[in-house]
Amino acid sequence: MSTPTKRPIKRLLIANRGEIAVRIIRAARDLGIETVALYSDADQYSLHVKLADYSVNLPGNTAVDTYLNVPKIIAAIKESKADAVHPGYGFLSENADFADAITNAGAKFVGPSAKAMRLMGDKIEAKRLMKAHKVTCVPGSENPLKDVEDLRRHAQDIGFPMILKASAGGGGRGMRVVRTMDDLAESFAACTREAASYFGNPAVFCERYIENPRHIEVQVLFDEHGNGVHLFERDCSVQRRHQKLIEEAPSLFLNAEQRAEIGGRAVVAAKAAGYSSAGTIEFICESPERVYFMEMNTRIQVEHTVSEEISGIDLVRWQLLVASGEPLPFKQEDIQLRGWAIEARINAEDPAKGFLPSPGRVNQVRFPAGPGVRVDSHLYPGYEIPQFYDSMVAKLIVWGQTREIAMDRMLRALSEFEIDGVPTTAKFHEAVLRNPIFRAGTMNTGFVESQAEYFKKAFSNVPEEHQDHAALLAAILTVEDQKKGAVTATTTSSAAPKSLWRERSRLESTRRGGV
Ligand code: MV4
Repeated sequence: MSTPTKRPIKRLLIANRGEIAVRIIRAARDLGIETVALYSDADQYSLHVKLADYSVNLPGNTAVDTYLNVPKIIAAIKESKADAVHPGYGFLSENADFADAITNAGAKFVGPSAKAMRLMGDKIEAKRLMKAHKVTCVPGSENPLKDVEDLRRHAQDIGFPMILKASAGGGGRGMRVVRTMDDLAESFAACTREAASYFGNPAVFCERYIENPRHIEVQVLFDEHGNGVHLFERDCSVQRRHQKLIEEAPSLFLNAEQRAEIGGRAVVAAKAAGYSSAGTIEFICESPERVYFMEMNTRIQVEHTVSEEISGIDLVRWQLLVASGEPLPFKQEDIQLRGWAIEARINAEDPAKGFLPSPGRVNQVRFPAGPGVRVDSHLYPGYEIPQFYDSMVAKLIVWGQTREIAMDRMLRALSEFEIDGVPTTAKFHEAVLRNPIFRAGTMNTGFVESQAEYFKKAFSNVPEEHQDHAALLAAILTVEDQKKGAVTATTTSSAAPKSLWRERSRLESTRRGGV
């Protein structure tokens, strides 16, 4: 390939917020790169602003006024004299026009070329490319549907149920399941209308609909000289309404041969697209023999961490290095899959109230640590979680030699995790890690819904307003039990505690709910 041109990044602007902004700042600092944080008014006291070398305010609070506002961000690049921009995930991370605007402002976009982003942004084009490189795709239309007649012909071919998808959509937006011939016309009209208004492109295509598939995705990493590798797959089947909750790597669903096969094909296809930087190739699995390409995500993803843990490769560091023109110094055979990693997304949401967002002040936090435990978070004591953005406040990542060890370690880490002030999904994760189907590894994307009764029992059998009293009572009874068993209790205070968070931890049995 061409001789590497080195364009070292000196000052990186991070066009994002929250934990990923913190993650990127850390990778930049490891490389001696200066950092510029952007922040909305509500994010003035955020950790990414405290950790960056410089910061620029984006006036306003809504995403549209701030982290999605291209003119304001371009002005900030010029003002801060940044020579590169990392978009993180979400916001403008997959917007090819944003990548072009950054290039036109004289800075380097940390990610693939705008051309590769546009190609993968068109789901019909992406499928065509994959198919041309022997990546199996779900049976369906290979071109935009011309009209209802065209759709009817495909329906006769592939049968029901089928799914209509916007070619410019993705991530579960702009999709419609169709179950009978009678629904075709209405579904086609509605899907086309939504595609035009949401994505500015009315093109839709159809596929056979796979009920409750498993979701597997392959991590790839390419330099700008055509060298690329895959870092194996992640299993992201534990999700709710297209929001992933737990991800793991590798997947129990694939054996070593299938892993090498799917990874190898992903690399060939990404190379053919002229892909560079980190990317993810998504698949849905009907059975281990039926694994179908879905779409490619041209950004770093939330769950990149589990691939890092099993491969030992720092993906964000390599995004910055390949954006500087560095060639990848390793080949596929240099990359070893080691152990098992699991990530739990800790969201400021109340699982007992249908995952209702719970923004507000975090009085106290205590992160778990120790062997095989990693926490990626922007939380700190006294931080106020704003209402305007995503509710994810921490990622708890564990590593172990086996899936069993990793699962037990996750329970141990969750038992150490304390966030006082707002309800979070931590309790939900504890229930997942004890669920027999999850333990056996046979879950699919319908898991959370199908286990609704299990989850109800697991954490909401005591009404919310009585939960503190129930915990207190349980703790007192445990102390009484211990006394009967001639074990000396450390504290037997009967005074009403002012802070339940502090007092309960003293009163409770020292052996907590963990493993
Ligand atoms: C599908 C499907 C079943 N059959 N396509 C949702 C997100 C987007 N990337 C693709 N999605 C799906 N496409 C066919 N032909 C089921 C889903 C799907 C899904 C996929 C991955 C993870 C979670 C999901 C939840 C619901 C539906």
